[in-house]
Amino acid sequence: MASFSKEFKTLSYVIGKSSRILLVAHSNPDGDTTGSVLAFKEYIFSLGKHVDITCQDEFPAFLESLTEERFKRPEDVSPETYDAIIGCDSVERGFHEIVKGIPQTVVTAILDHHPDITIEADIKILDPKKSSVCEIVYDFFVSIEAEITRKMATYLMLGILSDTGNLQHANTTTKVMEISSELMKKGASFSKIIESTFSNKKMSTLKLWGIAFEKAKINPKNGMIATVLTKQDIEQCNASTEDIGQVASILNTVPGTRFSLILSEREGGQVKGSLRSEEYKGVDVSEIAHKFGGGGHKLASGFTVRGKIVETRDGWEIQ
Ligand SMILES: [Mn+2]
Repeated sequence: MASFSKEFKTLSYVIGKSSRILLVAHSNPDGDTTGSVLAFKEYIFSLGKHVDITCQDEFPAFLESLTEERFKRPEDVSPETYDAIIGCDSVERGFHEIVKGIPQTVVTAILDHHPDITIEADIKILDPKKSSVCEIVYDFFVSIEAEITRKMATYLMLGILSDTGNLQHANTTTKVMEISSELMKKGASFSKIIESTFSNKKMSTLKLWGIAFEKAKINPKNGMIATVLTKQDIEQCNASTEDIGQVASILNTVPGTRFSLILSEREGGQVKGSLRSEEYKGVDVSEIAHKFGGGGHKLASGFTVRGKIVETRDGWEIQ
């Protein structure tokens, strides 16, 4: 397994030499990208440096109770004025837009655990075997002997819990359990994170889930459980696309199914497909995602196609 000690040293050196650093979270931010940029921000700030976080989308509403931190809009930051720019998690979603046209003198770094990353950067720390980017950031702090404060521990725990489905998914390795234990010792509050992420469902979310579950169908031939959400469904519940994420994971808990798919209509005539499976089911959903021009992990993948969801007699079609 990659240890990245060389890359970590270089990154630590670059941070030490920089006076202004920009962190980049991916669009439609989740707990992992948010947790990793927040932990980095705490650390870089403690070194007495200027540090900002930017993201194409707003700070996730469900995390607002956990921290006072917020993101800066891309139009409010000038990437060329920073010494280093660091992207955390799903760097295909926004990082390349931010670093487009910056001078060569600005050092770029990316940390990711998604496979098939094609984005270039001066420092690349990519490991698809890691549960989350927060796990990689934890390794970084340990490797450079940085002090992990209570706040940093909470942010890192947030990313690990988010990307492992509260330590339930197959990516919950013994190392993830050890790190979680260390983070708890440093004061990360499990219950506070769970309260803000999982036990904090808005009525609009539950209504949207209700529609998605109501429409779910199982295909006995391939063991797929699938459902759809149209734009109208989402608007009718006053829900946001953030509320869709977990539906595929919950559908996957139905006995006898091999993988789940949720199709949802998005802005600009796009349909997003989210696929999930579990280790013991023996399906590689990234193969399905690849067929539709998408990608991701064996157990969690996605794709986007142009079109509209149309209900047919025995299912749905994207037209
Ligand atoms: Mn992640």
